Amino acid sequence: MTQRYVAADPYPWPYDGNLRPENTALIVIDMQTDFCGIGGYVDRMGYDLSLTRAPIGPIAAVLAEMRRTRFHVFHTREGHRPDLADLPANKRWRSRRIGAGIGDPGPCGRILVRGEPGWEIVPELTPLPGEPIIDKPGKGSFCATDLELMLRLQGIANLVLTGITTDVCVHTTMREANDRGFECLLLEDCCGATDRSNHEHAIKMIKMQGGVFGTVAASRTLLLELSTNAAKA
Ligand code: C5J
Repeated sequence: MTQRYVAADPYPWPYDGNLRPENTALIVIDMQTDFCGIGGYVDRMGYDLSLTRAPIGPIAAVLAEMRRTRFHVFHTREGHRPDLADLPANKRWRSRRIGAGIGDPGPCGRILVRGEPGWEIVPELTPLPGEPIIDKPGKGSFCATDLELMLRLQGIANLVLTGITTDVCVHTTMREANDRGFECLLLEDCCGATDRSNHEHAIKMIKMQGGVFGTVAASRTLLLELSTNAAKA
């Protein structure tokens, strides 16, 4: 096997050089209007949308290249059933307390409720037919979903993590994946948080202890590796 690596910090990824389209998936986390669109959940909480919209362009470029080179692609959406049977009471209470009640009506429909306009993935990153979409009630993509089953059945070992927010759903997913033995790369310009310093600190946390949850690169580094190897092929 020819070994392939992406130059990343604190170590080149994947650790064993076994990077192939067959064993590697891009995961695009929660790129929904509720997290980065006008009138959505994050907007209602009063955060600066430019921070959560910043990754849209970089993710679109990575999506295009990983689709072209035939890697697996998964998308996730955070949201709750219309009857809110999967919404913990404390999650609802906390969101209402700050004026963005999950399940309550807003400019983009009921906040974080499945099927509502705000819950949809933004048009720039619309999933293609055949790309699995994981609907999750929580922050992590492995909790109460069939993501792990699908990854194992497809023989996927390596995950490229993108999406929002860096410090919440992306970090939780990365930690869950790392504990399950997946080899994780986070693309820092393909993630964003509601607070710039939280984004930076979330990246810093990944890099501690030699890469406690995996490793970090800029998307251009991954794109360079993919285009170089596609050119050779
Ligand atoms: C949050 C997310 N921040 N997708 N969700 O509530 O990170």
